[in-house]
Amino acid sequence: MRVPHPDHFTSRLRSPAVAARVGVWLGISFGTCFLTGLVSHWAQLPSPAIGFPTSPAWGYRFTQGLHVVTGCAAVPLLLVKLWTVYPRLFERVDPRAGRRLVAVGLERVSIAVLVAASVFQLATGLANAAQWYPWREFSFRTTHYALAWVAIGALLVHVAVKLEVIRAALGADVDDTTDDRESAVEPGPVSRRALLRTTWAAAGVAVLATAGGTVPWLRRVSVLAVRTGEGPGGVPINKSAAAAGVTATAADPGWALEVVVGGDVRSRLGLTDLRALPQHTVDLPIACVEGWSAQGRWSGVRISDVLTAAGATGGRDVLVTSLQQSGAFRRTVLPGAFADDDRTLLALDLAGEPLSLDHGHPCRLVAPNRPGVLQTKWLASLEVDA
Ligand SMILES: Nc1nc2c(c(=O)[nH]1)N[C@H]1C(S)=C(S)[C@@H](COP(=O)(O)O)O[C@H]1N2
Ligand SMILES: [Mo]
Repeated sequence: MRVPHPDHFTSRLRSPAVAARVGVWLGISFGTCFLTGLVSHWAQLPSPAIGFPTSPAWGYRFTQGLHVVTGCAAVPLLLVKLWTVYPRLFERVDPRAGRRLVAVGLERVSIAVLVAASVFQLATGLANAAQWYPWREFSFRTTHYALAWVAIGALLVHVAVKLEVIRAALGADVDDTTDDRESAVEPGPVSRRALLRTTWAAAGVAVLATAGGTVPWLRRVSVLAVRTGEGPGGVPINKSAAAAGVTATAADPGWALEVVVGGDVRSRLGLTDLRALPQHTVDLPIACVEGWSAQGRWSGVRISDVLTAAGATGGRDVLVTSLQQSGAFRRTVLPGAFADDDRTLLALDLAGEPLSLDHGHPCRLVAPNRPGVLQTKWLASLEVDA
């Protein structure tokens, strides 16, 4: 097979003018995705140095929805961007070029890293949003987080290297050919404007196809949103009791929540005990890391009431354990600020009905501004240091 030569690519569509314009939106998508990703990582740290805020209650719902939507929008943008620039991959540099050779080599390495990291991030992110986990959950989060830094670092290097070209391209008309490759002389099947319009449309479709996971009135058009179906109480079910292997233990009438303070079991509260305590109602979303979210009206007991009654000191982190025997989501650390918040409930009801088995019966955690993955279902115990 012959290696293509850049001169074989003759379309004027493959130009800095198109690449820079698509690049601006790709940069905006990647930047937003990166920042919202940092928020999500922070929200999931068990004991962050700076505590994640408990307000606004819808904060994580917003940032994570934005994370998934911008990630999806980046897919068509990245494909078009790669299509416009890939002939440059085959450019040969004269080995006698001396110092320029080093510069070109470094630039290519940074681009290789950028492309590899971007493709990896979008592919794993999409798989995750589609609830396809060919890997173990924790390793997804660690790798997706680590490579986010690689991608954003390589992106900054790339923009710095290309700044002059970008400036010139954006400053000139889209049909300007001054900075085109010499062989790019043929008009191509569509105009540059038409290619750009199609690209924006494709990104728009990607947004609409996923945003319904977060925005209720977009549900009907969101063909790619996995959790647009309704569930009991208007909240979809992510993992069923059967899938978590808790059907028998969660339905057991002898169930009781253990409250452990400083290693001592201070109380064992059955469902009747919990119902006898003061009940409160809050409107809080389940906002999954996979991007979908739904608002629920939860009723139950304040976790702070239960902890205080058991003699716990306020402000301590609480280890929340589920009846579930295996899996990464069976235990979470609820930071002290969340445990103290009046809106954080041991929920017994959703939308005025007792929790269904799949939504976490007999009792689940709901806290404001908290990733869905940490809203533990089928609670078994609460543990706090004395
Ligand atoms: N014990 C347990 N709790 C869990 C999970 C789980 O797998 N096991 N999944 C979490 C995830 S990822 C989400 S998004 C929410 C979903 O809650 P729902 O099924 O009531 O919508 O529950 C969380 N609580
Ligand atoms: Mo989730």
